[in-house]
Amino acid sequence: MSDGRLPKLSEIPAFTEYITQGWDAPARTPDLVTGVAEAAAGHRARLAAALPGTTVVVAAGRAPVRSNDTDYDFRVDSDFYWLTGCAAAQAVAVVRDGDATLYLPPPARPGDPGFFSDAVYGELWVGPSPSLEEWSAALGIEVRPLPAFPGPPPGALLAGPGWEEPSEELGRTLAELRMIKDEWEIAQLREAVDRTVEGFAAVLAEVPAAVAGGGERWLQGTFDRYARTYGNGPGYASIVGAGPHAPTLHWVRCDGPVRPGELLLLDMGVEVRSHYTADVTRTFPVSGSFSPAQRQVHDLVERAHRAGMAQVAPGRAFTDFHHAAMEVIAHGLHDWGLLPVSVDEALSADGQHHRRYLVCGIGHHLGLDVHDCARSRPEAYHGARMAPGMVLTVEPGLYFHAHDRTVPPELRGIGVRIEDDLLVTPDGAEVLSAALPLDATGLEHWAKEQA
Ligand SMILES: [Mn+2]
Repeated sequence: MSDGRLPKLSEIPAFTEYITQGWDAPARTPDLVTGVAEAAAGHRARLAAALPGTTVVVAAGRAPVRSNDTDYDFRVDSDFYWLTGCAAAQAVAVVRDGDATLYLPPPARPGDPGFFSDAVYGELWVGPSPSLEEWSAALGIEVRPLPAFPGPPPGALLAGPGWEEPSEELGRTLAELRMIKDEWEIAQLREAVDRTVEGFAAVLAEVPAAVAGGGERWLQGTFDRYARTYGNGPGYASIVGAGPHAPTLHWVRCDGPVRPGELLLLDMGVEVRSHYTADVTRTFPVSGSFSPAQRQVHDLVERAHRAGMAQVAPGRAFTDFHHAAMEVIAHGLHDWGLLPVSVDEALSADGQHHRRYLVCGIGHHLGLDVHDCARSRPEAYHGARMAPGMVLTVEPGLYFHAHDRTVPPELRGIGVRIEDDLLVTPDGAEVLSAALPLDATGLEHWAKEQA
């Protein structure tokens, strides 16, 4: 090239001919989680029963741009995955009465135009890609090339990212259907919780390194590496809050030190390969034992947590656990002289003074999304009764900021949250995260075992 430019390979016929030749076929079978195709078929059947005769078009989404020509990791749309079991970027599914047609970007293999030149689909860039036939066989649904997607038919309801007018009715319907987990989903959530508990153990073993200089970021990195190794990654930004950061509800900056004598709040969840996530919180003493003030706060949160969890059972109002936990919190704060009004006044709809130290919600549905089923109607979520197959978190806490003048000095800078993941069973509830202790002494012992 006499003008100094580099040669463009796709414009050189001899090269494009040469690179097409001489390849064996690599392994290209879709790497699906066992059982996902059957589970997705069951989900489509439930959607068909909820919206008979309705054509639904769902998009998988695409990786968001990080900067310039680099993207964040792709994470499939939860509704799309729930209905198809496929996690391919830019895919679109047309679903009607239980049947589905999936439109997938075709692979770019030797001989295909993008094989060596397409950084998004070319096999030399992204690795071996299953054929549309292989996808179809694995998923048990018809698969066509994405360029053949004719667009949504008139009147179709749209879900997933990228549409100008997604259907509220469909979003709501899917959210409410996803509220009841089937056996396969419950197994996925069990695995997510089990991996998360192991991730907590991995983090506890690194506390000395965090104190020695790694700080909160080292612990966050430890959990995220664990989650990435044994699942897709963390199901949400891991919260690692030491000392005065523990009361900050979503402390995801995690750029502070970890000091002896402080509390360490860890709110973390592994998203497993099937995209279901756990959401678990424990608060540990950095030095191995709680101070009297730290223990006092932890004990109250523990009592609230147990009172809340005791309300999780089929037939109960979804908000029962909230009220039970708040009653314990309000009484405790009143006993400590922290309420400016009576307990009854604080607990009344016009009071809520105790919520100064606990402004967040204390539980939510859990599933493919950490805050699952959020597009449900209020009467189907907080206004509903619990039913077998629901999976939810219970997570009361107390958050005394270091600069809160209403808090006695010895409690300032203490933040405690206890969060478990519960499955509503036919006759009560199962705490999926029960492998982690609840009480201060149990946590001290458990942390020592991981060191
Ligand atoms: Mn949570």
